[in-house]
Amino acid sequence: MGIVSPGFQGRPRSAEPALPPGQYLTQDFPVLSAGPTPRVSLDTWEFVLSTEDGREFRWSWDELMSLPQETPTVDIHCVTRWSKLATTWRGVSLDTLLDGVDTAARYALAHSYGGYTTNLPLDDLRGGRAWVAHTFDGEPLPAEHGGPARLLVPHLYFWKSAKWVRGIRLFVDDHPGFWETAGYHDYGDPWREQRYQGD
Ligand SMILES: Nc1nc2c(c(=O)[nH]1)N[C@H]1C(S)=C(S)[C@@H](COP(=O)(O)O)O[C@H]1N2
Ligand SMILES: [Mo]
Repeated sequence: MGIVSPGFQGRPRSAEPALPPGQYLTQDFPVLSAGPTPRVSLDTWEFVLSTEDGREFRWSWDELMSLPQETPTVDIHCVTRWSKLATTWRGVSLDTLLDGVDTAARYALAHSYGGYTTNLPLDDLRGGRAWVAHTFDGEPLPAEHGGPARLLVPHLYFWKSAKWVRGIRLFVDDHPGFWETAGYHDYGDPWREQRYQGD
């Protein structure tokens, strides 16, 4: 037994609600995919970070696995109003992947096997807030949830967490992604309920 019991740490529940406005709690793990589930072999899998001036940084699956790994436990919030608390993942922090990448970019566009894209400010990938996650609840991430690996950016609505992530392009200017082009909010902060453009 630890000295500090679970539940003793973290923000006081009376002061701050666990659920962002308009969200409900779910125990299961819904699947939301805009298209078919791509099947990506680990032999050919790669993650490519490209800069605004065309430099590319590549990691194979083995190279990703040889980087320092983290095990974040985070709450996730889907724009369709379900939230899931205290989900546990394993993956590589974007801080680690961006370390040593010299860039003047301010925006990022994540892109996936299968063609999905989503944009976010580069700053939101930093500060221990974003991961390339390959494990959920101690098991390899199931394909329907984005395996082999997905982006995990839990402080934004979950559509920003690109499944089957293949790479991130860095830009000086903002380039809206799939749902952002279709009318979803450019930033998507669940605590400010930024669901759609104009929210
Ligand atoms: N490549 C890809 N990533 C995606 C999506 C998608 O359709 N394709 N859907 C997004 C949306 S809208 C949500 S809510 C989450 C759902 O993740 P889940 O299916 O693991 O719950 O993935 C996000 N990432
Ligand atoms: Mo979503």
